[in-house]
Amino acid sequence: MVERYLITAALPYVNNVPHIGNIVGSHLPADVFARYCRLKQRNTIFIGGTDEHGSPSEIAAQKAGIGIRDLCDTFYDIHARIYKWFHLSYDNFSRTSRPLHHEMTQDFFLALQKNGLITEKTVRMPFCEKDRRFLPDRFVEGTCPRCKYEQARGDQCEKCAALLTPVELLKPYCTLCRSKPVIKETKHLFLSLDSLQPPLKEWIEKNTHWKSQVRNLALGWIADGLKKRGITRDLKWGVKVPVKGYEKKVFYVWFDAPIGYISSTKEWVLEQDEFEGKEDAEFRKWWTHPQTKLYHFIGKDNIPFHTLFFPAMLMGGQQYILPHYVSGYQFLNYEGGKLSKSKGHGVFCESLVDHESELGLPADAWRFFLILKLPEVRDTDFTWKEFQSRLNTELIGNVGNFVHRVSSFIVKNREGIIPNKCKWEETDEQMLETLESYVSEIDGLYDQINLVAALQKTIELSAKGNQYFQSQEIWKNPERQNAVLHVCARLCNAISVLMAPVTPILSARMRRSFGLSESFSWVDVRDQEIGGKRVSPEILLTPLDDDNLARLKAISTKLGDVEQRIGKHKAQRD
Ligand code: B3M
Ligand code: ZN
Repeated sequence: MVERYLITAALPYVNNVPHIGNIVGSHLPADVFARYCRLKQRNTIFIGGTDEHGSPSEIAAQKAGIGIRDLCDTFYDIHARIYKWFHLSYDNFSRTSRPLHHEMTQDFFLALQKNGLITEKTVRMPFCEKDRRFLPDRFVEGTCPRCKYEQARGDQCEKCAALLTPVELLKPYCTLCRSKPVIKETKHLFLSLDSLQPPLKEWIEKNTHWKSQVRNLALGWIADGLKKRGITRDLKWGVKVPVKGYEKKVFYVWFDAPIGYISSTKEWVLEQDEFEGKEDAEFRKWWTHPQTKLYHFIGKDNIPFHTLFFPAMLMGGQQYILPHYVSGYQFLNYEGGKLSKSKGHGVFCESLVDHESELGLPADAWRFFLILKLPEVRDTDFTWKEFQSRLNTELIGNVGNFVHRVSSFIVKNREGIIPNKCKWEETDEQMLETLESYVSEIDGLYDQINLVAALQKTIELSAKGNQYFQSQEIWKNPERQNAVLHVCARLCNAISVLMAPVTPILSARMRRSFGLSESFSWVDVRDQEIGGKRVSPEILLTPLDDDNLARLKAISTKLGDVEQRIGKHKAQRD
């Protein structure tokens, strides 16, 4: 039985231009792990897409004065373009607005209903008489009953983080027309999380390999007792509810969004010629076989949905597998504060893509730095100063310097040919043993998704290589050149493989400069046949000086408003 690795990144809301916090919080670590799995020749797919439903899209479209579908089309293109620029190797990047997703969400619901897990309740909801509509989630704001913040939303207070229901707000007003809503009764459907609590608890307790903060959060909610949760909303934009009397309602966005992982997988299966005629069997291998390991890469704010709500849906419906791993990353702050679009606090990715040629900084430089700052256990902070110094000292000064130094020495002194394996001394032997122990350790770190440590160890290995090269002084001892250059070339080869999940393009460049094949797998990390290959040194990356940094900062912290973007993208398409 083959093991399968099904890797997902949180589906981004489509109504915003992603910033680096979005990249580092899910897409990038998921991509690094997917690339590692592929290098290990594991049967892997990396699945994602945009989350297009719910009140955020409706409100953004109203503000921009365009149709919701237009807004989603425009932003889907922006998202897809940015992820491509970052070399995020999605096997499929879908959209929850596609018909296949709607169908699968409805089937999913019907299975839950058949299993007795859906109930109907009458609830009181704010209703705007002027706009003739109910006001769920972000359509209503008012004063928070706990902290008295005056712009708390219907679902949550941004100031004190309290979870709210719309009728709890004091002095509520409609966010569309500012008028005071009335309270009306309406019916909604609920998922019986309470009846699934025992199996959920048993399952979470067994997941001792989860990070303790993720597992403890989930167990904490279980200890508080799970309640039935509303899965329908009075909105127009979303997946229709296949129940009589619900014609004017849609599913809650958090009900349909995680099903996006499943429908995006199905879409991928349907697109592969090799599965023609056996699509269903192939799809089931990914979502129902116990040999498939499902990995969710998400931020901490999405933990309840991926450890409780979605698993409940998975176990209560069509016998799908449950997640093996849920990352639950903390946040990346910006220069000591929160990322904020309105204040221009943050790095907004669209500018990086738009101005690539003038900025000259490849995506791999960002990937490298962002993995070093990946908030695995606590919040981390992005600062321009650290960005500059770590690129210049670690990526360029350490790794780039080592590979360039070795390859140019070979060109100058060995006619560009890597020396063959030969007799060596104890120091060479020791260097190779160190290499071997780093390789096994880094392999384990990637496998356990300790990505920061995996990259740090790789940088450390390169530093060891630099020290070794320096200490052997082969410019003074030509008789040592064969052994030392051969060992150093093996180190460079190993580094190119070890860095490939994080910096795929720079790794390929390193391999080209050592005459190594660009199609390689993890076993090539121990390539001993490197002797005899012809090198052609390439500069990995040029240092980021103060002028360039200032330009980069000026451009990437700018963010135009939604209307401008919509206009621009509409014009591009026409
Ligand atoms: N769109 C929230 C977010 O972007 C939400 C994630 C859905 S994952 C199924 O953080
Ligand atoms: Zn109104």
